[in-house]
Amino acid sequence: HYGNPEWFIHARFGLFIHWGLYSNAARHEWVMNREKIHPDTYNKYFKFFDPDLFDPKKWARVAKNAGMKYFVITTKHHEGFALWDSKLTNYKVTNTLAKRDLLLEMVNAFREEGLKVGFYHSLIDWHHPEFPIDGLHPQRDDDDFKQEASNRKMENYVEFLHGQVRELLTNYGKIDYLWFDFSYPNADWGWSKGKGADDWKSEELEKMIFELQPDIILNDRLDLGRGVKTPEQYQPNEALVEDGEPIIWEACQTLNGSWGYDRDNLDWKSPEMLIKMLIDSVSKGGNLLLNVGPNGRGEFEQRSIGTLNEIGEWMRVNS
Ligand code: FUL
Repeated sequence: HYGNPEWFIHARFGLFIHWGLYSNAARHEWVMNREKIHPDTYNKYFKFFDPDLFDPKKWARVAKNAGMKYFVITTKHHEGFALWDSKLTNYKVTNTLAKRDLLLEMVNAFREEGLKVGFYHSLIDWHHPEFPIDGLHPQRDDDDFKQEASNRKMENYVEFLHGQVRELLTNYGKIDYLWFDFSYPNADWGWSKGKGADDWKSEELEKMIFELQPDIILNDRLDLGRGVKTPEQYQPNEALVEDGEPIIWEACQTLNGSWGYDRDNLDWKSPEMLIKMLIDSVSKGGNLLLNVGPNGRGEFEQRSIGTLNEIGEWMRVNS
């Protein structure tokens, strides 16, 4: 259930980018959930999404200089906002002050630098009018909201989910990696209690994906028990194996504990620590997918650039 993972095994080092409306809030990509923000209030981040400093060519150069071989960008995070010109929603980048398909610009810029293209896509959607109010939804404690939303149907949402994935895999050329997020197989809250694959119609979705992009690789979060393993914010103790065979995996790490831009969080990992994480991953047969959260104006802050540049210095000599 991989397409062609050859490049991925050798790539070893990639850039994760979490960028969305939450970048305007500047305090974690789960801000809507953590602060139980009502959609009407959250809408200000949509209305004022105006990334005047967005320069994807610069992002791509920084990644390339750091020795990264692929990037994974959040096409849609849990907040539901589409970074591309989706025909299936109005909640999209072309309807913001940016007025352009920024995903397209990123894909072009990173491809030009020779990096492989990965799309992160959230299975969860806190904006969609058919997504049920589960125990993780920002409006989970809002009785009026829940009352109004009581007729929501996961099937209707899932049709939209599959439709958006189809757009992403049809309109942007060859996509190398699709990174779904997330299923909690054993969660005791939520929509499915371990039946994520049924809810997302994962088998069907996977089939469509390979029809559209035969070479693509998928991560492990469709709840199907296959795909690239993605340990998040920890380094595995040893090489990952299944039935005695090494499996394909990547450790996903942040620069400061948050994936989305978190302005006042000063808990930055040192370049030395990150280089050790890269070495650690590679020595155990895995990759490192290192995250940057650009700010709402569309730039990698100096703190991130400085770290990536230092890693690049090391990579030039040691990669
Ligand atoms: C998690 C998400 O909920 C986080 O916000 C982030 O995207 C991380 C990579 O995956 O499960």
